[in-house]
Amino acid sequence: MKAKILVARATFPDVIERLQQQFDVESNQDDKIFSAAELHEKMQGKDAVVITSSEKLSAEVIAANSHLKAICNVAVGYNNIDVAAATSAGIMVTNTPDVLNETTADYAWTLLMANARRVSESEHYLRAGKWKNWRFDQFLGADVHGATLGILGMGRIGQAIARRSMGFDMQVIYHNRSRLTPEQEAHANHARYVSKEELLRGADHLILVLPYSAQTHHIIGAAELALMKPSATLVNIARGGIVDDIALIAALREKRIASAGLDVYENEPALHPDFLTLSNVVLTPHIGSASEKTRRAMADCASANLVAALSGVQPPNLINPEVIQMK
Ligand code: 8YV
Repeated sequence: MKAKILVARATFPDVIERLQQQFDVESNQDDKIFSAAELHEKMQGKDAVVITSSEKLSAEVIAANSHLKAICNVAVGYNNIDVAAATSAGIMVTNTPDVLNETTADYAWTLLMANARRVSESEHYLRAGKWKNWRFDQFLGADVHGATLGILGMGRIGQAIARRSMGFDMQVIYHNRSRLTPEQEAHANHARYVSKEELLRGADHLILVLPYSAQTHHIIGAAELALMKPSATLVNIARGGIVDDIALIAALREKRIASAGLDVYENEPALHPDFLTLSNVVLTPHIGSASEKTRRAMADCASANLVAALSGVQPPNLINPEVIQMK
């Protein structure tokens, strides 16, 4: 008998067709995000579930579904899953690291450049029919070349972002839980490890690439924003909760920082409505990894983890290997 799986978000039809060759698949073909109650109901009788970072699996939902063998997240970040609860329940949890590093790094640069050179703001002006006259001092932005790039969170994506800065002749400073090796620093455009305070004060452009956890919740709030240069841009491609949205809105409104490029929000997809009233912010709907090639690679990676988990083989991207040792 085929194992039963739930694919909780719509994905490429051919990925579902491939999974159907091996598994009895129930898939969500709508745009709607399942609520916790819907997820709970749909997970009944399933051996595994494939989710994205939009689906939240709390300790309660996981404890009530301890029959699951695996939870396969189609994302590198897994703050949407209570991994400790899954481990206690003996459920394997997997993610999709590495395959999205370069595409997400590209996107951090897209937001940085769009902010520094006021691309969205000037395009809106043009589309609104306001461009009647070319002016010498209009839409003056900040230079990227030769500037100091700050990176908070220097994992694989952070390092990919830093490497790209070589071509712009930038200095890179970073702060991270742990310092990189000298070889890694050299490879990341000779990135210099600094304190968080020095990073905030020194960056002309600051990119956030941290995982979200209780420790990183609101790691950028009013006090941190106050340390930044008034000319600085802030880019968040990581997770909404690492920035205090209310504090950021105030800093942008009062021009205490120049601009922000945001791909993630505290309560996405319901972003704070005040963001929409600001002209010095570029807002996109969590598309950092959204290239055709990378989303396919993420789907393939999650499928490989799923197949391994349900065949009794250790999945390549198992987050909680303790589960295997427990058996
Ligand atoms: C995902 C992401 O596309 O990988 C992550 O952690 O944030 C994105 O690449 C998104 O979260 C869907 O799961």
